[in-house]
Amino acid sequence: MAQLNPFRKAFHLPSKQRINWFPGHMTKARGQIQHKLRNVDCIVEVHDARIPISGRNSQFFDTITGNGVKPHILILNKVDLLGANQRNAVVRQLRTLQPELKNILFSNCKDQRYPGISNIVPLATKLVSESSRYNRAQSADHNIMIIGVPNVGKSSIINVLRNVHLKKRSAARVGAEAGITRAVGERIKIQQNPPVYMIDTPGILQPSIKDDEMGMKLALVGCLPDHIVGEELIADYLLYWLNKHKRYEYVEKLELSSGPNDSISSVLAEYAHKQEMFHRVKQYNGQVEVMTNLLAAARKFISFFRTGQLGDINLDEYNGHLNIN
Ligand SMILES: Nc1nc2c(ncn2[C@@H]2O[C@H](COP(=O)(O)OP(=O)(O)OP(=O)(O)O)[C@@H](O)[C@H]2O)c(=O)[nH]1
Ligand SMILES: [Mg+2]
Repeated sequence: MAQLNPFRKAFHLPSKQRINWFPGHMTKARGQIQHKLRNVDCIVEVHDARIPISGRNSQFFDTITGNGVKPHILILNKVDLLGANQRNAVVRQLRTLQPELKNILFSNCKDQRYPGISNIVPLATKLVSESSRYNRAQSADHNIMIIGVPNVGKSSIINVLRNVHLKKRSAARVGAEAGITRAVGERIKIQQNPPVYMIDTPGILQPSIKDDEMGMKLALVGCLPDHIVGEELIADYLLYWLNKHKRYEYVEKLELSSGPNDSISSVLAEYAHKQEMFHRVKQYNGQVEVMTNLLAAARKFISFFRTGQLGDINLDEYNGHLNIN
């Protein structure tokens, strides 16, 4: 008989909490993107390979491509954290959901020789040559705009391509936090012949994320700054997801003596205690008490996931299939 999974069946946010992040620079960037579109020949949409379905800002991105009129490539980046054996299933699922999605590439900016990286520019130039360029038909330049949600590696891809094709150093600012690129930049040259330029844009989320789990997945892969959602809540979602999918690698990684556990506070407390993560907390009566540092433990747990130390994980997978939010 199949063993029953004794853990939570659904994830609920604390009451009144919503997962949203739409700062002013995103509103501004939407306008800047629309303004530059006239001179763009191809749209490269980048998303995190660990959430191939969740969180793509589809409505806005559809308007940018003129609902498929402009050539479009979807790049699933950070494939090093997804794992090679999951790629085919991801493509099948994406094509089932969105049959019009023809050009899907995987990439890994940590490895310049990754085939998906060297395929981006040839595919883009081919699509542009096959497309109707209207006002730009006479121009030899190929302008590619790179769009996507925050922190998925848009600027990294521009830097890698510039290095691969032109052997030139990085030109776009990159960082581990969401919201590093804050405005639409000037075009950056990435190839000489034919001349190919890329336009970097800030990551843009939906103004209102209605699906809580989708919001938590975006938070877990780092598309929102951690403090917006809270590290302990992100860690709780991670624990929920791992238990629900029977991915118990965390038990060994966190050195939990009593096996899988669905209570984030006891998991973090045990780990913090073992790792001697303590901090001093001032009590209401003025006395200072030394307590286990649950926040530090939550950060460590999240970082294990983000650096692939809990195994290859596709957060949209559900019992071997993909879950559509
Ligand atoms: N493991 C891994 N990390 C990556 C990859 N590509 C980018 N990163 C890291 O992801 C983080 C975000 O990269 P950026 O290029 O700044 O992402 P972005 O999409 O431009 O982010 P915003 O400008 O904030 O929208 C950085 O810490 C990169 O080093 C990849 O393929 N694999
Ligand atoms: Mg950027």
